[in-house]
Amino acid sequence: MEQNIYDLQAEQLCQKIKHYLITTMGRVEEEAGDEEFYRAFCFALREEIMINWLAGIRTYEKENTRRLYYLSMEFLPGRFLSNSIRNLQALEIVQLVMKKMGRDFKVILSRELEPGLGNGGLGRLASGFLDSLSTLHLPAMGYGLRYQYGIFEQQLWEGVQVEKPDLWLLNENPWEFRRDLRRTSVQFCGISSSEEPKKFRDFEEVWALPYDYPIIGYKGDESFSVTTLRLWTTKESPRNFKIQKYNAGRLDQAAENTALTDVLYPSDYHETGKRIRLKQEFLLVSASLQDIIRRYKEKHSNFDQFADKVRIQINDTHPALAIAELMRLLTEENGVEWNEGWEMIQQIFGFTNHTILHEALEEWDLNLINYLLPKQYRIIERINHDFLDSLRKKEGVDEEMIRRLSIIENGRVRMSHLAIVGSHKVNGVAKLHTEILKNRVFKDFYLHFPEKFTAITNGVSQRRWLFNANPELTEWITKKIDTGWIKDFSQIQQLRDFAGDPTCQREFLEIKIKKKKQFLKFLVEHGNHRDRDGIQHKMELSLDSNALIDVQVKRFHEYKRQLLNALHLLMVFQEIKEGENRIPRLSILGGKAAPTYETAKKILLLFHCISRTIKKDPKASSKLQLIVMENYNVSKAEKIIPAADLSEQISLAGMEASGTGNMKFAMNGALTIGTEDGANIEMKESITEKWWPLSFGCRAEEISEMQKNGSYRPQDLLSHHPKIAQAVDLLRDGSLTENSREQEALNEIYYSSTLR
Ligand code: 26V
Repeated sequence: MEQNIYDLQAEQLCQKIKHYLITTMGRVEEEAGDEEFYRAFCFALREEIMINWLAGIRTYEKENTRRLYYLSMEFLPGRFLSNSIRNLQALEIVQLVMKKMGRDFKVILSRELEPGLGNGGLGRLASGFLDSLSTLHLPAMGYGLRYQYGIFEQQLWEGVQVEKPDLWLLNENPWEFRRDLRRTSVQFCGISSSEEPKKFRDFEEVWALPYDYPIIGYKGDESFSVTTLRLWTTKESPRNFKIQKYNAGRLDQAAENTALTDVLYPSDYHETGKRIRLKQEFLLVSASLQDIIRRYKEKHSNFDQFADKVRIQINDTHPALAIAELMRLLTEENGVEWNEGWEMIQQIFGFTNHTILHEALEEWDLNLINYLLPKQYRIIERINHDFLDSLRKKEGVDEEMIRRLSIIENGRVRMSHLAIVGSHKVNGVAKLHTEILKNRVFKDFYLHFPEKFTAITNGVSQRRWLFNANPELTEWITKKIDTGWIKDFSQIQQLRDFAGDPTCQREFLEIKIKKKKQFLKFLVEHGNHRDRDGIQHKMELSLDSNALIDVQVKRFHEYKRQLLNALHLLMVFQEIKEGENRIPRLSILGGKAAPTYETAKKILLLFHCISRTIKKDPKASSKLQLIVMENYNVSKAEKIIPAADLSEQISLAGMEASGTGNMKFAMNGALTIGTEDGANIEMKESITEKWWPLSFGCRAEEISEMQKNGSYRPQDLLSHHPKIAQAVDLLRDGSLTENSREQEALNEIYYSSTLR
């Protein structure tokens, strides 16, 4: 009986696929390529979710619930198809469809180009939240930008990073819905007088067009929800093109606004102060807020309930202009009094900080804001004026303190200060990170507004990273503790009872070996390396699944200390050459360097040199191999993480706000080699020391002490640890390099690291 229903559903899906192939692509099944088949398949599957999507929106409208809006310049949703099938519990039916139609499921899934609309942790976290909100049936929506080019595609030409444009929109995207009716106008520049703000002239109008993406929640025993991710583009609005500028020969100016959402800024942590970036941020903010207000007005005739019905979370300071722009929309366009408006603002906004790195704290030149956003600038001035006035009424606030807290200072607008002043809560993303915000980065704010600060430790979606990426382990866990953990990960604790059981340990290790074999097969089939001209060559594996798979995958950054991993590898290399017996180790490195981050690029090149040196040494390569994977992204992470034995989370303590890769590896049963940083600390606490044996390094406090009294002396360390010294020496003695370009890079790494 059951089988018949499956068969019937599968048959219906087959018919729909054929239908879409013919009606939207003009292709018959037999001649359709994999990409066309993928697309038709998505169209067919899409039908199954539309009812739930619409029903959800209708229910929230009818019940007039409070909504949560997540504003973020970055989202990294990963591939939609595979995750959606899994969340819909439709895997069996889909596999049946593939069989009936003679297609290879894996190949079809891999045709999807993932939306790389983010740099790393911050963007992936935003998408993880949407997955959870959808699964939990909460009334929420994400707002972001539909970059034509997401994060660049990384190629490694003989170890040198070459950036290629990301072509995720090359083919029609079956997961997006263009919403012409929701097009919104955003205004830049212009002249107004403070007496008559309505008389605004000579402004520049840019049209933002939204595309909606369905974020499909997990279907447990009940029905599933679909949450909307709404992304704005200026590309598809012909009115954004300035024909007069074009005719005057200024092609760049003519196309500036149609190109506004063209590219994602690829430098995480580096504040560049670029004009186009400011325009992007304001576009997101203004279009989204107008959309939110429009939705509210459909149900209300005044703003009395606005602060009760709307909550907006801003993902780092990137959308912090929302505070000024909402103030403008309320007071100038909707007749709300200033003081009332300001009360509402503080109830509505919450602000998440994601880094303590000074370079990443956004500050905008006052003249630039005043030129591009004159109205918002005046509002920021008034917010700041009122804020500083209220501070002056407090006891013990001197002018030095006022200067430190001010939103505008030294010709610059400090976006974090605006975000803190305009929000009811400011959160760090792990306990340690929040303590550092309170005691160091935002110390003065914490002194006056301690109630605002709170720690919300990051999480990851166990649905993408375990349920979907590791079906084998999922099945095993579910046999032991049932399916509750798929929605509520705290239930994973029940596995504790099995941790010491030898049978369970054996079963677990068998699954791990299986995942390792799958990954090695993937490497053999798809892993290439490029020569100096970018030509790809097959990669050879010198080890098998008996080797420990030791992984560090994340953006390249000095504070993440890929260099420490490199030096350790060199030590292991020396030890093996000297005849030490070691468990074979396959080290996997992956991650992009910001295009302008020269030091990070040199460290990437160092890994290439180490990899080649190991490979050339027969003795070493029988025990050790280093593979640098090109273009690390969400899809690659899904393949690598389940196969890892060891997870490298070795940041300089105090610097990694939370980390989220750490969690993905741990839930796939890897052991963490980790410092006392970010969420590592809380993970260790709950996993307990017994299962966290590879902790090392100074604590954040010890590092601050060293920095304060200048007691870090690498030369002393080298003279006390000959093995480390020997490894470090390889950087400059020429044994790793084949040309002067390489040696110069390694020299620079050597001297910048040892001469402190
Ligand atoms: C800054 C900038 C500056 C302007 C250009 C574009 C851009 C893009 C990103 C950033 C800041 C990135 C901050 C970030 O990704 N932080 C990471 O957030 C993760 C989620 O909370 C957290 O797990 C990581 O520890 C943290 O490094």
